[in-house]
Amino acid sequence: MSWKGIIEQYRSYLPVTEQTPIVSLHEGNTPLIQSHWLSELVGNGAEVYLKYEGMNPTGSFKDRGMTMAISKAVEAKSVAVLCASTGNTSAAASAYAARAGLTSIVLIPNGNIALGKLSQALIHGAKVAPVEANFDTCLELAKEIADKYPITLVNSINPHRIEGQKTCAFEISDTLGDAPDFNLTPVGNAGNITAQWKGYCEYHSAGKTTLLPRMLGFQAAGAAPLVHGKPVLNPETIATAIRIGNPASWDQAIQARDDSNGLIDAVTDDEILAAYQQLATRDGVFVEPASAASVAGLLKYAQRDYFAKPLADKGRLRIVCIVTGHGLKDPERAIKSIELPDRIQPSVESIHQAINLAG
Ligand code: AN7
Repeated sequence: MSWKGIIEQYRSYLPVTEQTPIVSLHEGNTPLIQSHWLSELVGNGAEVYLKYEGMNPTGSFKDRGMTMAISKAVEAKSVAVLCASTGNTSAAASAYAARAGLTSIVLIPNGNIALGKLSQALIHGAKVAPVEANFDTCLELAKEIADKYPITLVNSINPHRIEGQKTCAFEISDTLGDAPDFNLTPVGNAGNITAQWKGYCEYHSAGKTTLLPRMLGFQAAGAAPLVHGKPVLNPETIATAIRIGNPASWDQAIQARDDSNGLIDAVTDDEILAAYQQLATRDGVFVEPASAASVAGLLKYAQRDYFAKPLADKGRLRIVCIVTGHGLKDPERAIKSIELPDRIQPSVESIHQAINLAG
């Protein structure tokens, strides 16, 4: 059977009816790939998996939430949708809105979104407003606009977004045959950790799984309000997707952390970039920098032997790192991270001189 997207797959868990017009790009069903070096690093038979959410149609997990938000907007006879975004939400909103024939309006922090994401919003025909402000201010403006005008807000404060995004937890549980022991995820506006936890809890209540994972969330050190316990006025990080100082789903993220006996911590930009490069060179998995925050978190906690006791207690451990967005979203970062090779004259000899073809 061909995959028809997360709403068809998980219909009974989602607030849709026969009357809901489904707007889908067949999102979801993303690969859960074992990382051999990360598994070995944790050691003693632990299994570490990457949930490669960059393989969604617009290149990020946002598609799971957007198929729901746009379908419900169409059902409600809305003609225009709006979001504030660090890039991926705007890419998903503009693609799904295009498919549904809706107008999309996106507020982005000028100069602080990756090139791939900007190109997506533009090519899908969104009305793009590069605002001279950070994401948090853009979101405040978006809320104000949605109050004043007949436009549907599709940021993750729209509950349909969370409903769609919880299907990531369903897929992981279906693939593994149970929930993992640990679920590591990058945290920005905190909708995704909220949604994943909701998904795990619902699947557990439905008897589909026997355990609930501990939820480990990772923010960038320069944008870590949940770690400091107060908003960050001027968040700064190279991981522009999570350059967020006042997350909308603050309370829900804290609840996911506490109810799951998990944690939310910060990783530095250097740690994020190191994980970003290692995923690319050791796993062949190209993610955008923000996505590597989950793996940077894994590396940090593996070094502290955090997993040793749960592993000893249980005899086996399954850890899932959510890698949320595709590396091609931010090609400039990849090119900045590696020294560019010099130009070469068109002869085998000069190529050999530059590269050493004999190995
Ligand atoms: C790749 O697109 O907030 O904690 O406006 O793009 O649910 O916000 C993106 C967030 C992680 C954080 N990884 O998820 C937006 C936006 C990537 C992201 C996050 C984002 P949330």
